[in-house]
Amino acid sequence: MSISNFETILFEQKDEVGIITINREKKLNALSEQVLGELTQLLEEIKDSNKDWGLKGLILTGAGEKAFIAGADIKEMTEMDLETAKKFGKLGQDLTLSIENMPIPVIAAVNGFALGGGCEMAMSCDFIYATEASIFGQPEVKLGLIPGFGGTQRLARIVGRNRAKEFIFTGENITAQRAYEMGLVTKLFTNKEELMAAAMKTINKMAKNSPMAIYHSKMAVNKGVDIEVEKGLDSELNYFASSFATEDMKEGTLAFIEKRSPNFTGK
Ligand code: DAK
Repeated sequence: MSISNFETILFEQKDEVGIITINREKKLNALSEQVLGELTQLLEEIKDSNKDWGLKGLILTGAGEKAFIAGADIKEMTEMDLETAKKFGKLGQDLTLSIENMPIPVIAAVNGFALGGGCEMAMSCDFIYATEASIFGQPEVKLGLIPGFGGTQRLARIVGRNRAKEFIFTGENITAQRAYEMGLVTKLFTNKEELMAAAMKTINKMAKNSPMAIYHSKMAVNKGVDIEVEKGLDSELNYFASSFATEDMKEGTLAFIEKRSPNFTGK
């Protein structure tokens, strides 16, 4: 596998799992324009080359023990005018969309502060695992800003409108336990080692299933999550029907009948 050289992110492949680490530990992995640009490029490279690389899932995490991502880079933001802020916001929004629509599952492994743009980046992943000591927050209003990387949209969809408003309007941080109770986090772990091991294990578990079926169900959930049920069902029907055109579906059903494990190819 060959990928571009990046300065602010690390990429490592462990068997069928790709681990992306935001690597600005001294700045608590704050999202500078460079981080956003490099992450965008890396995801494009993964999408373009994954037929060769064979990744079955990605883990997004932060370097060190203290932070996943402590938000957009506040220092950089102080130098922005209206135009550059809009460009920055668009870069971040497009990146969250790119994560959300990756053809393979993406788990956010949150190990410490997930604030502002960091919380938003985690929410664009398929689900969030976190260490018990992690802290979540959308403190933008304290800076005279609003969440700009999709937070006003995704948080309400994940935890409900009223909880999202309380969270955003107060700008108060919450514990990982509270985030778990709200449904923002799906599993908690005592330390980073356990967190990473569990995320790897989950992707390895998913890797036994049909990649095409995972992709189709991911898109059906993503596209249907906030539209009328009738329209969501139409969308589900289309993805369901598409499954019948895949070799994975033929293999999975045949394997069941032949009482053997399926050998999925992702086609
Ligand atoms: N940006 C830049 N640097 C940061 C940072 C951040 N978000 N967070 C931490 N750092 C830097 C600190 O400045 C410090 O750098 P040095 O002074 O050592 O050079 C270093 O990381 C270590 O941080 P601390 O010394 O502060 O560490 P502590 O343990 O004392 O405190 C903390 C940890 C996480 C409580 C604290 O660092 C903190 O409050 N950080 C800021 C958290 C925050 O407010 N995050 C939200 C950022 S706002 C938009 C686009 C995007 C957004 C909004 C709109 N549009 C275009 C519309 C997104 C906004 C945000 O994400």
